[in-house]
Amino acid sequence: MERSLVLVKPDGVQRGLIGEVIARFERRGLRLVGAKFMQVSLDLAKAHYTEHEGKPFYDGLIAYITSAPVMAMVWEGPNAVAAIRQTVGSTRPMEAAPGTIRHDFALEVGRNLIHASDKPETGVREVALWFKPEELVDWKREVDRWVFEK
Ligand code: DAT
Ligand code: MG
Repeated sequence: MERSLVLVKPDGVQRGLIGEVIARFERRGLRLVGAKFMQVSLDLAKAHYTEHEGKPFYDGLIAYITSAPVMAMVWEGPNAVAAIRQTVGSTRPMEAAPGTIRHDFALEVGRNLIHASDKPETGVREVALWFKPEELVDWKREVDRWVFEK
């Protein structure tokens, strides 16, 4: 089963949108396997955003993600990474499709509310970076057979 890291970023937390984000992934049928409310350290922020090091927006991105607490989560399901990116919407909220989280709740790329892994391999890397194995719960839901075909 594919897994994705999802972060409700500091703006989402401050604006009281943690529940809204969780509700959307629950309704989609995805299964929550880990969650923690936390202040992001500078080291974790840098490790998370290594691919963006040196870009003009990098310093602002690190300042933003470390500015206040985030809600970090791991969600799983068939094609979870692509499904979650679809529900999240495009990086730039003005380009995000109506009905997506970034469209419905954001306007600016530097305040786009949420992070989600961009590829299955990234999901594996990011889940390992943010969560210890014992913080993840392997579980089944009664409803799984009505959501997951196999
Ligand atoms: P995503 O978060 O959709 O995976 P990304 O990995 O390309 O997008 O970039 C990470 C974050 O960096 C993104 O959520 C917001 C910020 N960002 C990306 N491109 C930016 C830009 N051109 N100007 C300002 N911030 C940007
Ligand atoms: Mg990304």
